[in-house]
Amino acid sequence: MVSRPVSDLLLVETDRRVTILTLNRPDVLNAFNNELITELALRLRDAERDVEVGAVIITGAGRAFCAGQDLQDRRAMFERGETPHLGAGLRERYKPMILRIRTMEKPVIAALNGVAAGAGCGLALACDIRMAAESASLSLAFARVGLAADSGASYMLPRLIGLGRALEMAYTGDPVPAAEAERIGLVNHVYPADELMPRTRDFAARLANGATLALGLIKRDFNRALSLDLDAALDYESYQQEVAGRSDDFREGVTAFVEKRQPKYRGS
Ligand code: LHQ
Repeated sequence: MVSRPVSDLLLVETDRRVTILTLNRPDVLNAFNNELITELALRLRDAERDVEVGAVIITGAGRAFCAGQDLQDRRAMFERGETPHLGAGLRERYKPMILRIRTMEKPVIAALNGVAAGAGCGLALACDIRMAAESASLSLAFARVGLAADSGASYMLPRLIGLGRALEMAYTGDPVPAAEAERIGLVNHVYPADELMPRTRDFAARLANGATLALGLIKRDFNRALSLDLDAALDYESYQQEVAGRSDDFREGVTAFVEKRQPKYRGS
């Protein structure tokens, strides 16, 4: 296990080829300030580049996952008479972070230890897989404070649960409890609070120690297919499978299958 206390705002730990990023502003339910969002983007970039890392978990310290943008920061701006430029902040900080999660060719898993609201919900939706504690909930809280949706929520949410349910969540901002979220496919699995991290860590370690080249290609395939017609998606799959078919991992996978043993993948 490797621990690197890079910043108090974001705890970084690597264990069994899995990097665990813990948002660490528990007093404000891990709300994002500029430093936290920048730090998160940087550590995601590190995990993407590190060949010793095969998967990433994002979670929160304390009782919440993330309550979205820090509203105290915004209130202070209003009191100083400043005009908020949310668009610029989103483009400069949130967009690179969301794109990094979606495009890095490694599984990124949200471990929802509690509420995920606003941009915190957007962060959870951007992850490949969501695991939740029984006490967790997801809320597109934006409209409740007079904002439209951001952080990729308008793109991800309808694709995950369909347009009608997504718009209901966006219009009302009502929290969706973990059990309901699991029922509608918004989270993958729900666990008792004390089992969330051990289960998520085991799951991530299994992926991180598997055929990671193939997992990266799968993520690229699925991302690309979201904006392709079937004909083009079939072509892209063929191209990607050509790449996978030439890998050492494929050779090892076939050999292990024939020899009736566990494969030893190297991610190449
Ligand atoms: C907070 C926050 C918070 C600061 C709880 N900020 N302190 C906009 C701009 C630009 C770019 C990116 O995206 C966005 C979109 C957004 O994300 S806008 C923000 C959307 N989020 C929200 O509207 C959620 C606001 N929070 C809540 O509604 C509640 O706190 C929830 C439902 C999350 C939890 O409720 P409770 O369990 O009852 O906890 P609480 O409200 O008592 O909060 C605990 C503390 O955390 C409290 O501080 P205090 O000093 O009183 O103990 C809150 O003020 C603080 N906190 N969210 N976003």
